[in-house]
Amino acid sequence: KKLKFGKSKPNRYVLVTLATIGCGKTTTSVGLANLFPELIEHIQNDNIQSPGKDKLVLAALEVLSRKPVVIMDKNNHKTVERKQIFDGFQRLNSTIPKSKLKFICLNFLQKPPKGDTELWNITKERVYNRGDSHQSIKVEKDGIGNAEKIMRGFISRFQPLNTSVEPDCNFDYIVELDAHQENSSLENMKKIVTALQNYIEDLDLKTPSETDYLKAFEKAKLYKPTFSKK
Ligand code: IDP
Repeated sequence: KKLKFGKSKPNRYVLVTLATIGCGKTTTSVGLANLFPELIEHIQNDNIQSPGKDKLVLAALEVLSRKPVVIMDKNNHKTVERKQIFDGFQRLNSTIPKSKLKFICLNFLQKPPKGDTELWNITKERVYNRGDSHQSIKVEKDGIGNAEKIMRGFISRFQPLNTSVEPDCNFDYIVELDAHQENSSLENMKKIVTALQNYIEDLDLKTPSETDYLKAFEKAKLYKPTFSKK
């Protein structure tokens, strides 16, 4: 199947994750890319050596020259980071008409993470089990104490989505997710596919079977970064 990309000028969709560490951003994103390899590509802040302000946006624009959907996998837990994304596209995008570029927020946290013991326990357990399979947080090498400190930092700096003011009012659409259940990433993949099918008209997202979902999820859980900062 060939995408008539560029010719029929379909919209381009930038999916922006909003979360803290261990919420399943990478697993959910990789799972979606596994399901729709021709349409969706995942890029990760952690895979960029010394992430300059523009590098992730430039990487996203490169993907959008080939595919209609890019997922920008980063915590984006502070409003300034969301602002950087919108500003970056405004400055660096010279190919996609502004009206064709849509921003969708993947909101992993329905309430602020501070004091959410259930969320803390599940994300800590996941980060612990991830071990050294992360670009910069190495639990085996540096101990869980170090990882917990980094996680706490993200939680304490967290600024929730507020679509009535800048910068979050620039999102065209919000997909509400959850990170509390055991298999939240599988559930989140399903929620995102359903939301995109409902919201997007110019993308042919076939409904995956339960087996397709499980396969993509299991494969995503095995994802190991090929790049390490340590
Ligand atoms: P993050 O990108 O938000 O920091 P991930 O790296 O996706 O989080 O997930 C952290 C760890 O938890 C990984 O080892 C991943 O395999 C695991 N994990 C993510 N989502 C699920 C789930 O729904 N069920 C079980 N394990 C999960």
